[in-house]
Amino acid sequence: MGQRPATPRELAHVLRACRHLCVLTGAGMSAESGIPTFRAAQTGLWERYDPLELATPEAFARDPELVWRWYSWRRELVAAATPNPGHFALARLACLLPRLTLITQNVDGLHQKAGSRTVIEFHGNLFANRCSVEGRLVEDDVVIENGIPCCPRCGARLRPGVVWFGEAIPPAALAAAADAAADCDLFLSIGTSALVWPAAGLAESTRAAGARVAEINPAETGLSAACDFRLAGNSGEVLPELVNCLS
Ligand code: BV8
Repeated sequence: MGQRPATPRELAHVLRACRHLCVLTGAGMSAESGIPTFRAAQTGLWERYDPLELATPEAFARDPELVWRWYSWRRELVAAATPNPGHFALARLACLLPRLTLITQNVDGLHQKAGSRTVIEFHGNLFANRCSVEGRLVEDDVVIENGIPCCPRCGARLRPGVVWFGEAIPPAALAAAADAAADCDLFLSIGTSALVWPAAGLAESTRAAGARVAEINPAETGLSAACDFRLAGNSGEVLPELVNCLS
């Protein structure tokens, strides 16, 4: 079963018979909201830094102030962004199908802003703060010491509530995503290079269960060859077209 170019109309035909659609989104989903994709994200001052280096516990231990400056810069960037037609189309799609599980690798919260109700945030959320000692989320106001927010309870440094490289995916998110990937009758990968694990392995559970995999991406990815359907294009254009075919 090789991948072949498909049209939104063809995929809509498959979706009509779909009991459970499992969607995985990546940074490409937010590209049309003006948020550069993860690898292209480094501009200006951050150009000389490698996100794979900065998004790690080691970088935070070595230079917490630098890491917090990077995340504050990203929070400003994302706070100014709004959902694009692709985000809204996915929220609409959930109302047109019996069951849609949305898993996102993105930490920008744009799916929720677009009205998607249940979002599995596989890599956490950019705007959450967690105590670096207690591990718990900290909602209340924080004390800033030398540019670093501190836990109001124990005084330890806070860290952004994201999953860094080398850190485990939150167990509840991992279990819910794995269950959905194994149960769905179609897995739709949107705007991800399928390079970051274990998210990149979710589609394999779908295929192992004998179900089909589709991809929406302007470029080929590590997943493309294993796809049953490939829609080459921008998610902000393809998803609204897909929803129009279904409505
Ligand atoms: C873990 C939060 C173990 C932070 C992020 C094998 C198995 C398991 C792990 C590994 C493995 N090999 C290596 C690893 C380690 C590592 C990993 O995968 N490394 C990679 C680099 C090889 N994985 C981990 O460390 C994970 N943890 O394995 O823990 C463990 C287990 C138990 C106990 C302890 C430890 C954790 C990974 C999470 C990292 N955190 N984000 C932050 O944001 O600051 S990942 C981050 O990068 C993003 O969240 C995102 O997931 C990822 C970037 O990927 P994409 O979203 O795909 O974005 P990208 O830019 O790559 O691609 C964009 C795509 O969009 C392109 O294809 C482009 O064509 C397309 N596009 C562009 N425009 C559009 C578009 N598509 C549609 N429309 C458009 N308009």
